[in-house]
Amino acid sequence: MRILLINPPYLFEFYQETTIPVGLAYIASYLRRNHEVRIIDLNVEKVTKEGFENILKNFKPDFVGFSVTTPIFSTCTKIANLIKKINKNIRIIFGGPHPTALPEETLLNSCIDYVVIGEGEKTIVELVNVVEKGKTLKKVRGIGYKKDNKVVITKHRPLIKDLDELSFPSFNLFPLSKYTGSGFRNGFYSVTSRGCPYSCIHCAAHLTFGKKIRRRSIKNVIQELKTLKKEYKIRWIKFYDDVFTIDKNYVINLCKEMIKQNLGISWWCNTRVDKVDENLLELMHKAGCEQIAYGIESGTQRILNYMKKGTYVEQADRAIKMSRKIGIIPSGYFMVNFPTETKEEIKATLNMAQKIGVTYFRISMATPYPLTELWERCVKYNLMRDLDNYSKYGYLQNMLITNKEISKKELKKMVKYTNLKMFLRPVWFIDSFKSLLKGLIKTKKIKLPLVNVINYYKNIYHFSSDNTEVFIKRA
Ligand code: B12
Ligand code: SF4
Repeated sequence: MRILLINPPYLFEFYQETTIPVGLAYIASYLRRNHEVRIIDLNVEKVTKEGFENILKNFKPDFVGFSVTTPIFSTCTKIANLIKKINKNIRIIFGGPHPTALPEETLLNSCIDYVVIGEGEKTIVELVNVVEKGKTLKKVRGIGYKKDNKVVITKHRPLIKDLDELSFPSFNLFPLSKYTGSGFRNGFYSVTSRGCPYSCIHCAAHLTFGKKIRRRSIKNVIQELKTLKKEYKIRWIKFYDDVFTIDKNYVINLCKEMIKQNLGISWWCNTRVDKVDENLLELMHKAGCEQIAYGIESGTQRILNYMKKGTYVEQADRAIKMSRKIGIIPSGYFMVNFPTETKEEIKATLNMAQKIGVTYFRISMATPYPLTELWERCVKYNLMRDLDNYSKYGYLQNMLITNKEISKKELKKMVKYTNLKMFLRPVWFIDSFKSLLKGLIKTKKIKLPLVNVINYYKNIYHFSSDNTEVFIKRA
């Protein structure tokens, strides 16, 4: 069978680097064992309506699969409708976080034939095989489909036990030079674990990957890094694990192996502020760790407790100081506007962001993604505006949660002003400049890093909103 996978266009309300969608790359690898796969990433490929029709005519896909997060749901349905208009026999599959949270509701759209719930590799392959052979769908675990105009959701599929079973992601199916995030200093993405045992109320990750941590073997990760180095001459890797340092022994052993193998790859990761210590950071630095993004979230203990983060304000300060001391660039994710959050508490977080010493940063509005605890609370207590308008669920500028203490306009202004001040801090200039210089020396590429810097500055002034317009404009 022929399967076309689509990464839908997402107009960032706030500039983000374009990055290779790792989930689709994994799906593609698993499918390619027995089927023909093509990928279009509409974030980096400008495809007109006619161009799109040509792709469908030439590749003749039996299935088109979309990777769907909540804010891009309506864009995905628009593209799916377009495909059905061109050829109604093409079967449409929606996978990813949104259909995983709301499979029944997703299937109410007539253009969607199947949803894949949760981890997708094994499920999509089984689904395609069963459809190909005309067998019954009932036995395929972890899917939703329609029968006699009724939605059927099959039994839950257990999570993949041994992640080493998966083939490495098929990066070669993507237009690699077009990603602003990877083109600069030849970088790629990797995930060493799936699952997170914590219970932060705003987080949707457990809906796909569960709460138990599963790890690839160190041998498997090293093998992937070596392959990427050999095939693409990569210089850095970004680990997309939710909490990279959750298992200290694993990280120690991985770092020792990286040092032993003399891989010469710089790397970045995400983690929690309570999951690092000086010895660990020193070893990570020695093994090539250049940057760590910490989920700091809030400057007040009451809000950290409200969101069930399980960390203390002081731990953030400690983690940032230790990272700096050792020579790792610390970045921070912050969130404001949780229910009950006062103006003073929001100010405390915005002040903390400016003073704590992070270089790169992201300030988001708390956004209740479907089926998270935050979403359930907000629905129950009627705390959301635009509840059904999924295109408003981007978390960088939309204020979905109503707050009696502060107006939408005032909050946006406060965040905008903080962003402006953050981008004008000397530490931002110095670290960005160093990183730019390193990249230039190593790759002699000037365009992508410069585009990135310019785009970051555009953030200060440019806050656009409705991402659904993008594909239409492009088409
Ligand atoms: C890294 C990351 C990013 C990166 C890169 C995203 C990318 N395109 O790869 C960046 C920073 C760009 C990003 C951006 C955003 N992200 Co993000 N991101 C993540 C993170 C931390 C890891 C994603 C990842 O790569 N996982 C590893 C791969 C293997 O898993 P995966 O992508 O989920 O894919 C698996 C399944 O979902 C499924 N699947 C996925 N696509 C498809 C398609 C088909 C056809 C099938 C069958 C199956 C399938 O199978 C895959 C393999 O098992 C997750 C948290 C998490 N742990 O899931 C949040 C997460 C996915 N992000 C989230 C959000 C909200 C966003 C943004 C909307 C934020 C914003 N700006 O407002 C944007 C939207 C981007 C978009 N294209 O839609 C939410 C999604 C919640 C929701 N209901 O939508 C998550 C879950 C975090 C959270 N808040 O809880 N993100
Ligand atoms: S630690 Fe991170 S991944 Fe884990 S529940 Fe909290 S926000 Fe989600």
